[in-house]
Amino acid sequence: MESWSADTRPPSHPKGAGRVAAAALCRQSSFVSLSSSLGVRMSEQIAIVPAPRELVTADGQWVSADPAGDAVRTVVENLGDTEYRIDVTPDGARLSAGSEESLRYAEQTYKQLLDAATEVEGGLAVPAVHIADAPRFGWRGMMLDVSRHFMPKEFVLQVLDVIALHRMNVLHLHLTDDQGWRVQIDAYPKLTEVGAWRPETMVGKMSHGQTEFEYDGTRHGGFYTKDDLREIVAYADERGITVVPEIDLPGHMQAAIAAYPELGNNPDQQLGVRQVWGISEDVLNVNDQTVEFVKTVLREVLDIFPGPYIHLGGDECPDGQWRVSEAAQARQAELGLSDAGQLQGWFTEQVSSVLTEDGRRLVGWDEMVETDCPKSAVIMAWRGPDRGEVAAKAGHDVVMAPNQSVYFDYYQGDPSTEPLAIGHFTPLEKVYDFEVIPPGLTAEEEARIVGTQCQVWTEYMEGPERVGYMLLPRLSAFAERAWGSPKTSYDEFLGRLRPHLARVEALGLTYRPLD
Ligand code: TNX
Repeated sequence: MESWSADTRPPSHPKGAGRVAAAALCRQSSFVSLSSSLGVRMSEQIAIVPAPRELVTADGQWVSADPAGDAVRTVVENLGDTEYRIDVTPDGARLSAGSEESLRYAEQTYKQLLDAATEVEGGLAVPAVHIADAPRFGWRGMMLDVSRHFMPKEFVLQVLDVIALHRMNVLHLHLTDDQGWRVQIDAYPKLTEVGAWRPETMVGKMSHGQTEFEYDGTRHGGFYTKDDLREIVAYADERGITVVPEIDLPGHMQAAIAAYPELGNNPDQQLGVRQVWGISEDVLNVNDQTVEFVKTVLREVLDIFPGPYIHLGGDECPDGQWRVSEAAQARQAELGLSDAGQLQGWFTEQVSSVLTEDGRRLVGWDEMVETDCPKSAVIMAWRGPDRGEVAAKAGHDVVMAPNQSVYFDYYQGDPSTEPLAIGHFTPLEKVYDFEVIPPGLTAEEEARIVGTQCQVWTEYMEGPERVGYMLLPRLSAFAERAWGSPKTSYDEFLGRLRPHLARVEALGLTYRPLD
């Protein structure tokens, strides 16, 4: 099948010209090759990112279109909930979808298609196409760490725009950690009065903790009011995005313990909000009062976030303090638990009853699998693809988030010329090559991989500008894998990406220019 190119564009043609044979629009069952005989690739011309799973051009024809809104938009019954179709013919453009949600995807794609429009006498012409599309995965997420560095609400809204641009549907907000507590909780005001702020001197630490150095020298902090977060949730909802809040526990809790020392295992010691990156030894104690504290916090969190998923962390919880704490040891013995992992599992189960009673679902990092957590928990596999495999085999729904491929705090170029990052190396091409499904799964286990998520940990990102630089365009490559776009050569992907960067820029976000 022929494709169109810049050279075959009609210099001008009257409205209605360039009639397309209806037969050319018929649906193809396999992905089509989009290379034109003239060597100008379709993907460079119609820069839709993520690329639709099936796109058929109609004989290189151009048809008149009125981008202002002449397209017919309908929700139809014969398409699945996540499916949509776009048909652009001389009779006009038609967007049909199986639900309001997928109609949004159709809109995003159609807008990008119109970027290819060219002026002709009497209006605009766009390529005649038939697009049949649906995402491969239901969970297409991005995690933003707003604890290590607080990000202004306005920026979070921009992030939602760029997520929507990529037809992704989850924003996971990492709201609490050792270095900062970012969500207003009425019952415990000191969480934000104290826990949201850290002093002037912050000590940097490269990955694996080899190098320590004074990092920034400025007081840092901030938090979201409940109104801020409700605004974020509403903005996300308008774009078909679910916000998943994370309260990371029982480790990564030093900021909360700094605010309320009775939550820790050494209540007489006055801790500050943590001034070093890495993992704190100071974790929550497992007393009844602490369980009640967390439940109260979670009730307020549920009230802000109406979505089905609540993330309770579970990662990197050192057990040193529990092993020497009489109270923790007594609790372990009283419950007949054999180790600290089980104690962590017990604690998580206690506090997560608040979620279950409210019909919400627990999400946790992959360490949770080792703590006898409920099978209904959704597991985020971050330590590697193998952890996703283990979780799927254990019967969990799994979101693949392996640090080796989709941690956007890692370097994307030569560290000697890049801004300071946490270490490692994940260039754009590596993200494009990411395979969501880990090897070695049966079909049934594979079906438990509900999706994938990229992570933006912000130890070395002081604000929006740096986040944009680290996030983009790696997010665009990730979005292709999450959507399940047909894998093209990396060069072809770059061809789609180049014009797409203008859209990112139009949203006011920074990005790392292509090499
Ligand atoms: C591991 S991923 C962490 C984070 C760090 C990140 C840095 C995970 C669950 N924990 O606390 O910010 O590495 O790459």
